[in-house]
Amino acid sequence: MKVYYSEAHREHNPPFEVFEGGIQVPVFECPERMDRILGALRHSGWADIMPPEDVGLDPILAVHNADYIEYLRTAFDDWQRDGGELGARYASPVLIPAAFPPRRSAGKPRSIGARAGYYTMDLSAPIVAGTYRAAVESAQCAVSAAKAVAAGERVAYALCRPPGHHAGRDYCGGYCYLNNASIAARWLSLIGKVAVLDIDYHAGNGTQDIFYESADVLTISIHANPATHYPSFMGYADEIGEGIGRGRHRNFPLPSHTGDADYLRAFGEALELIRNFSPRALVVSAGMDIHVGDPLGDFDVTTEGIGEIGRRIVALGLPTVVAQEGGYNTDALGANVVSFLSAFA
Ligand code: SP5
Ligand code: ZN
Repeated sequence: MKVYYSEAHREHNPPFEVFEGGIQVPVFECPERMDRILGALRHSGWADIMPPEDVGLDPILAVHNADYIEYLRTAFDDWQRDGGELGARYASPVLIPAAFPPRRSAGKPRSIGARAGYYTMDLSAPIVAGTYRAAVESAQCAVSAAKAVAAGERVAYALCRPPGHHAGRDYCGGYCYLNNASIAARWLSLIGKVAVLDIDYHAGNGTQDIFYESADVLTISIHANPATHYPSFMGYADEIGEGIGRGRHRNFPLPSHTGDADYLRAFGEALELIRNFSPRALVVSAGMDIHVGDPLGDFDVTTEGIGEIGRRIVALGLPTVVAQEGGYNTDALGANVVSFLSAFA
């Protein structure tokens, strides 16, 4: 199996994120995650690990706004040079905004702190010197996997870090800066209809948002109930797309402690929607934070259950790009990814 992976992620290593209450915590989305997955893949014997192709920025700009990409490219340098609105008096090694636009806001502020608020949805997308390059290389892994699948590979795995499914056209959040799965899906849509299936524990709000008014990309997300869990403001069952995209988005919010049997029931409904859509290709946003041991989730899905999810996706018989999203129990991450992918191998 072709596995696309870039070492550039290591320079994206923010010192902390901020939780509710202003508590600084170490970032769960850490470089060690990749080492755990790489270790398990190398042990598997079927992973052909290679760096991504340099496909330039065009596939990224087909999804994200140019002003947002320019912001990401320059944000850290601007932050280091200008500091917050009070200048160097409150210098920090990481850019995290503290002001966000209210409804009906005028937008487009000049100071870097306020611009960060404009382009960021939460306090879990800190920006450091290596963030932009890591995000671009991560997206290039997804595009490389899409190209491999379009060229005839049955499956390709983009070992993406940072992840992508919370990022919208012009915002970052939830550890995500560029929406890798959406970039792959938009690229694949050149050859036909595409379905995106998001199994990360958290609702794929960015992917939902990006394709909400698109008819050629069906997006489906299975996740924790946003009424009580991140990302809170999107991912509800009555959000089904708009305009020509109406009926082309579906959410499956599931309760805390959902185990293998209940998960697979909802999953079966999602697969039925994909079959009825008859896409040319499939993109899976593969978050492993549905696992019972995850520190950011409360589902009870087992490593065996994750393997069964993989087998049922294989049974769809679609050319498939798998993009890595979340999964924060580093001790279980390698085994979970291998369990998921081995059905394809
Ligand atoms: C890709 C991905 O899985 N992103 C997940 C981002 C989750 N951010 C959650 C931050 C809110 C956590 N609140 C924790 C409260 C602890 N008491
Ligand atoms: Zn997640």
